Amino acid sequence: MPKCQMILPQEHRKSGFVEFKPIPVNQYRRTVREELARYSPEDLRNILRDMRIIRTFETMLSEVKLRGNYKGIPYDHRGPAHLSIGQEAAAVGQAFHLGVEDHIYGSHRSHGEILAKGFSAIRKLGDEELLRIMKSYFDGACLRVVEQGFSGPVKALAVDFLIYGALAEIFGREAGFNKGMGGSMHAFFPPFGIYPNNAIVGGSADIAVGAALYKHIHRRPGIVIANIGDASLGCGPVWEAICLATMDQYRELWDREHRGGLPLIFNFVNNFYGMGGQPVGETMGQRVLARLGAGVNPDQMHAERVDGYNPLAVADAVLRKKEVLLRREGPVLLDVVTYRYSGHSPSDASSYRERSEIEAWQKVDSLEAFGRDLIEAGVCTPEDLEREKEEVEALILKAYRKASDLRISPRVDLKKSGCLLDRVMFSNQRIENLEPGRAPEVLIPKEENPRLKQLAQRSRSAFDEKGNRLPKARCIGIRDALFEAILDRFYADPTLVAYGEENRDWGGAFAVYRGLTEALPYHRLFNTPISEGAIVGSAVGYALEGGRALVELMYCDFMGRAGDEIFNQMSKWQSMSAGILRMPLVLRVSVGSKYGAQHSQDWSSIVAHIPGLKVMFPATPYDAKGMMNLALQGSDPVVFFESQRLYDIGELFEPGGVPEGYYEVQEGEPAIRRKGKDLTIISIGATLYRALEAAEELSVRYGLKAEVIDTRFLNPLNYEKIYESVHKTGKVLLTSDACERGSFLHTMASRITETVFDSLDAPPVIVGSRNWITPAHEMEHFFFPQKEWILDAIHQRIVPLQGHTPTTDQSLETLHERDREGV
Ligand SMILES: Cc1ncc(C[n+]2csc(CCOP(=O)(O)OP(=O)(O)O)c2C)c(N)n1
Ligand SMILES: [Mg+2]
Repeated sequence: MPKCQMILPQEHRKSGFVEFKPIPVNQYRRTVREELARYSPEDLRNILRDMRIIRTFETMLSEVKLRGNYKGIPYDHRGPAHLSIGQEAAAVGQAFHLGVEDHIYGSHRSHGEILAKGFSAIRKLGDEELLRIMKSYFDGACLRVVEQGFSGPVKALAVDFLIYGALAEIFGREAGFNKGMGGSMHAFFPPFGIYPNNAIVGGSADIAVGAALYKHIHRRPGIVIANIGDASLGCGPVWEAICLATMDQYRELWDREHRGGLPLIFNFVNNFYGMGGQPVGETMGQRVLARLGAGVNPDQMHAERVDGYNPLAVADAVLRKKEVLLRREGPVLLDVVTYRYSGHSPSDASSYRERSEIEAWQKVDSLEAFGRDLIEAGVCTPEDLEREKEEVEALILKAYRKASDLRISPRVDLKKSGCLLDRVMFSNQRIENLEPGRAPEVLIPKEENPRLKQLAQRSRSAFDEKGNRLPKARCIGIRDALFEAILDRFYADPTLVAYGEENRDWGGAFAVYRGLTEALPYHRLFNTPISEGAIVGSAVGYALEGGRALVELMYCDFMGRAGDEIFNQMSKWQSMSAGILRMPLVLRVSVGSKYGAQHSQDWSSIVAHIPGLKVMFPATPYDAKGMMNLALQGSDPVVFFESQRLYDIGELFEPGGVPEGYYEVQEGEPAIRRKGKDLTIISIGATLYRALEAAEELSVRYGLKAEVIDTRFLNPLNYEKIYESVHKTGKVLLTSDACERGSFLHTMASRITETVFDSLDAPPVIVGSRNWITPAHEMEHFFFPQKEWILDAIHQRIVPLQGHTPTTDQSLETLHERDREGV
């Protein structure tokens, strides 16, 4: 089913001009008096009060960081505090018209946004709902602290809860919103629509795209806002996020019900500085940030510059842009002008800017100016404001007293095994369907799938009934096994979506998805721009919102382009949320060959090193299907490795071949592929088959029975079978296609040494790829481990093989020399 969107020369060779519409810059004109037509006096007083609470909260943190105390109460806060003093109007103006169902994702400087959004949510929620949220959040841990000594209405209690919960989080306390696992830069509170804040500049941009995708695809109420800094516009993933969010296909190709733009605002909190770098005049060239919307799509992203020093100008913009989003004409880009008086962090001496510049902004300070405006409009009196100042100070002091006191607000105990972090690195749930009761949207019944019908003609095993090896084309290979698992999951979980480069029509770069295009509507299977960062980052946002995402990066070499999203986002949000959030996300990557240095690396060791990721590497069709089923049934992030060399290989080990129905491989369990008593060979991925060839030769030529173990799972990994085997054989060689230096094999070798040292006749020997670039295909056998390397390494470093003449040099002396040379 191709797209049928003809690209015709007569169309694209026409002459003409690209025209741009003017981009509004600070066009808001209303006075407070005029705004009394749409805001009540109480609304306006609330806006001012929220701004003051944020200012006082941040000033308290500044005092604590600079002087080690607040109002005489000492506290040594070692962690970060990126303050937003000066930026309050931008946060409060944004939050005013947001509902609880509108979700914000922010940055390292988001304390103000957390509080503003929280206050707005508290006003919109009923008392009963507020109590339910506070009582159920971590079983009321935060509420119990806040309730002590409190008397008053529920909404006032909720305000205390919000301020204390955020502050206790910043101070790393167990009663904090994320049990102290998020801290200042990552604190968040989903029940109020406050989603993860990100210490990676621009990190929230692509995550927010995924969140908006989830809302769009599943018609959830509300919009999504990415609050990111002006300097983040220099980040590749932010551009990628913008590209992914503005794809034509949402309006051109998706079915009628799902047609239209994403409900998303890229909200650039434009305070004119990175840390010390100055985007305008120094590090960027666009001058007016909003200009950038112009080139991205014909709507120019409805881009606007808004005066973020006036809360009502920001509120007006958000209200208007929400209408745009509800008409499904998003996304929107806002350039919200603001300024921070505080340094980037309290230790910042502001050496990059003139004092007079700060003073010029302080002269038009939003808090002062808005207060004056309210007095002039008769909304409040100077005395009201004085009284309010005192009340707010008392409010902050109350939270500070409790949050800074270790007896009232202890930290999580991480000493014991089984402690919080042991429990929340993974959520380890098994969920067939993330939205039970809803039928998955598909185009044809599963049984009618043309590829499934073709596969029904093939042998489930690599052998015929007589035990003869069948040609590859006649049996189910890894490619087909993966397809079967994935197709089946699409019919089981309505939230499952798959996307990436060439995923639709083409069938995935290596044809795993061939047959899916016929089965699935666009919103469940689509092509993306070549934006690896945003592919993974958006999948993170999609999963955080409650969906299941399956994304693909073709070659694992391209993980470099999605480094942050894999290493910092996909891996960490479950634990940084202290277990509130789940991450059902499977990232498929393949290990290539034939295509040289940048398309042939095995990077499984790199991701196995990152805490919070499950890493799987099947080498057989039975495992490919059973492990993909496992991954797509779980609630954790999985990096799923596939070897391009093995896509066609049939099932050689399971007597019944690849089952047609659903089954899972037991998580973390290696598989013994060949039994033996003299030596253990452990493989990861495609080296399994070279290990088996070596084992065969050891048996035939040298009379040694090698046991071959296919690791399958790098993390989690149950070593029991491995220990048992090495205990029995006393000798072990480990092999994989990853470069030898720093390879995961070393982690395994050291565990084996520590655990079964007494049984070992020789140290474990590692045979990895050379610490080189991968050369051209014709020379690859000098780079990837070969059967001969395994035999030679056994001969030279474990046990001499009678009559064996090595053809390669696997000696320790040579290794030492290579170490000295760094190769
Ligand atoms: C990817 C990344 N690069 C660099 C940093 C260090 N850093 C932290 S904040 C910051 C400046 C960010 O400026 P902007 O995005 O405008 O946000 P602001 O601090 O002004 O709120 C930098 C460079 C980081 N946290 N993440
Ligand atoms: Mg900035």
